Amino acid sequence: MTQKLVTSAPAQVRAVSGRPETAATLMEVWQGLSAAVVDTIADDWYATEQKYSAGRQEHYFSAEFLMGRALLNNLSNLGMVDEAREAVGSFGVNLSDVLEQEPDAALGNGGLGRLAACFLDSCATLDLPVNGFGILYRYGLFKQLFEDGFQTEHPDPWMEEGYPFVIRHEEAQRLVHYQDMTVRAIPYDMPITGYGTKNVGTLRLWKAEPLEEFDYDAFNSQRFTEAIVERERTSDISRVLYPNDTTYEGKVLRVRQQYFFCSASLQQIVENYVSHHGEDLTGFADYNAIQLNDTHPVLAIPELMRILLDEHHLGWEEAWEVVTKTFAYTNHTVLAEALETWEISIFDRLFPRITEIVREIDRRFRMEMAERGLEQGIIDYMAPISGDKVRMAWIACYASYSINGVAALHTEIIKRETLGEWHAIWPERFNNKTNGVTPRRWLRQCNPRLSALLDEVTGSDTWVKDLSVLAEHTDSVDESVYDRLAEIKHANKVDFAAWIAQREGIEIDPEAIFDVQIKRLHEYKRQLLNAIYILDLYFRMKQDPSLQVPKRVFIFGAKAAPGYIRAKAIIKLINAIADLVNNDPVVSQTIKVVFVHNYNVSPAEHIIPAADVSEQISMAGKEASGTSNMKFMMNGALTLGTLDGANVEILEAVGDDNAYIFGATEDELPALRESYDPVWHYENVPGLKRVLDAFTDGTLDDNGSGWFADLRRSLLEASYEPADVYYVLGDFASYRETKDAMAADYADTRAWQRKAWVNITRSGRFSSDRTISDYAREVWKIDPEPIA
Ligand code: NBX
Repeated sequence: MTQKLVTSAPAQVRAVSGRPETAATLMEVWQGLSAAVVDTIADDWYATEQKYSAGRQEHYFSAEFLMGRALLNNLSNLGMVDEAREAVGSFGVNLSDVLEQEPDAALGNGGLGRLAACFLDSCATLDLPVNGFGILYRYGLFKQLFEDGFQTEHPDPWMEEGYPFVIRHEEAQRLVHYQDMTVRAIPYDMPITGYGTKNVGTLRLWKAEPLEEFDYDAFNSQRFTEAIVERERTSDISRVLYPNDTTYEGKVLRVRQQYFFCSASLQQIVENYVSHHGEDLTGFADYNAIQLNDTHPVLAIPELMRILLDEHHLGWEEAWEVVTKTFAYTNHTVLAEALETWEISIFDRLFPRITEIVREIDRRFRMEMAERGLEQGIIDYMAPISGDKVRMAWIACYASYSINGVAALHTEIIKRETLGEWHAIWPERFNNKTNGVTPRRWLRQCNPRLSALLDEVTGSDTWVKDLSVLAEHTDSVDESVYDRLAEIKHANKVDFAAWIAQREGIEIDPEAIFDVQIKRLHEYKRQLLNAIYILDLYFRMKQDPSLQVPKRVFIFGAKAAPGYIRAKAIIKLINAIADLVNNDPVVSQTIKVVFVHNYNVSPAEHIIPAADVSEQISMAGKEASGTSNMKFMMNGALTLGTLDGANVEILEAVGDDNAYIFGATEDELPALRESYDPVWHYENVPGLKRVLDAFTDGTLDDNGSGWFADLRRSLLEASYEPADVYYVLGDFASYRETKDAMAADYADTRAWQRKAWVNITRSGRFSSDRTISDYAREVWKIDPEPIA
């Protein structure tokens, strides 16, 4: 063990606090220790940048990076956890108290943003020349509180107290021009350490600042407010992460944001190309690939055209050739939001030159398709501009050399339906890249007990960099491992119970089954199905007090987009059910309901290692992949799920005996839908009527909002076209039967832990290292470039 932190950490704490380290606050210790970590990697970080900038690179463009906390991640990757413990221990401070000071960098909504963060971790660990590019939002995803069971949203000024893991690079700023303003884009770089490597990657986040601090004329002529308003208008661009992943609001600002980070990043990438390879930009794509994380960065396509045409004087064909060899596009959803569209008037207002370029792309596309003999109707549908709208996904499909979905089933659906017309013309562009998650954060760091067992069973820590090695141990362990697993899970549950008691004020029993659903709140994810099960179980227990029910805690974590009322109603409903259940003196002896408020990356790190059951219950065909399903699997929770997204591949990996699958499949649903009558289920499936009536008969209180009546109507009334769009009542009987059987199986600890062990050891395919190796080899064409 080196001793570097032992001397540098106290010095840094003194520097940031201006006090002896023994008198510093925990927050100041976090600041100082973090600065000391950056100090230890500075040389390697610089060397990595120098090395990558000379060769072929991939640039990951994403409006979201849901990074979570950085300090423990970096310490653990650098092998400095013990050293850090000793360093702060030397002045009487406990490392875990320090770690708890850190705010989550919640610069993302959910799976898409967290995927980007896992990808960066894998790229660094694999020494791959990859850079992340995004926006330094001043406010991350809103903080969620519950008031009377209703979600309320509050600002998250996550870096207000200072954040040592982003470094401002004033000297590398760029100007971004809009028709009505020019702003400075200042890069803030976050180091991305890898596990057991010297390479340090970079996430570059751009912050918008006014060209001049103040409009001095306005200021001097006493028009203070005017001067400040103008300044604020600029800063608006990087002020907030849009929490709304369903409806469109503040459209102009959002388009401004998208253009902002695309333009600044491209300027830098092009300049870097010129400085290493000269003025002839025709070779640009030999050195650069850009992955578009969904449609949010698609403005990079016309912006790169603009730079090549206007600033480097390439002809249209030459420029288009470069662009179409540079971009690759990932689709993350089959829902309508995949097809992001903007009024062309927004483009006209913000950047007329980009409008011109998009119109030219549109004109050429129409010509090309007419030459191919496509019908006019299809051409109109696929064209980049239709009516007054620009279709970002169509621009992405037209200009990208690679188009991928995020799980096998999802890729099949986009080929057949969402992007079917494109697949018919360019089948070779389509490929699947099943998502993955980083085993560093999601196993090594969050579950040290299981991690130690895996070191012991496999004889080393190689699994941390190559999770597939665990598969060699699926069958070759002696039975005592199952007992160890049970002990580990139990200890994690004890820790979690203490965390919940402190955070939510609810006592839970570690002997109970911990049944967890954590993800964004969406109707298609069907938190409502889970809620209906719990309410039905409550009524079954009330009706027959002698009913044998396994002890269970139902745990939820979810944020709803602020404008998505139906989702907020489901949160309120779950909280109302929690009140009913937890306050019933008899029922609460056996079951409890906990809604963890403000679900985020670091709460997930507490929840997942303690989970027994992983709820992955979306309507088949709707969840592109899911990624928490993989995190649960790695931590030995068993999946209760539909055949949707990556669940299908998890089932393939573990086999039928080691997962609990229920419900209609994607190919059965169309036929089932034809004759589907939710009212029939309401009247004929035992228990359903009682549950749905409880929404409105006074059993549950929605505080006069009328929201529960709306939820009930959405399931039963055809005026909702169709009723129960997500087949909640249709799948209920199958869900209840499977979930009951699963809970009963838990009693056989040995058998349960054997299944858990299969899940853990077969999770290799779901490491983001596997996903990233596939992207690197098949899409990006890049090789590892270790600096040492
Ligand atoms: O991307 C999610 C999918 O729902 C998951 O199935 C998938 O596992 C994950 C990673 O591929 N999509 C997602 O998180 N989308 C957003 O958060 C989103 C944000 C803004 C927006 C649209 C979608 N305008």
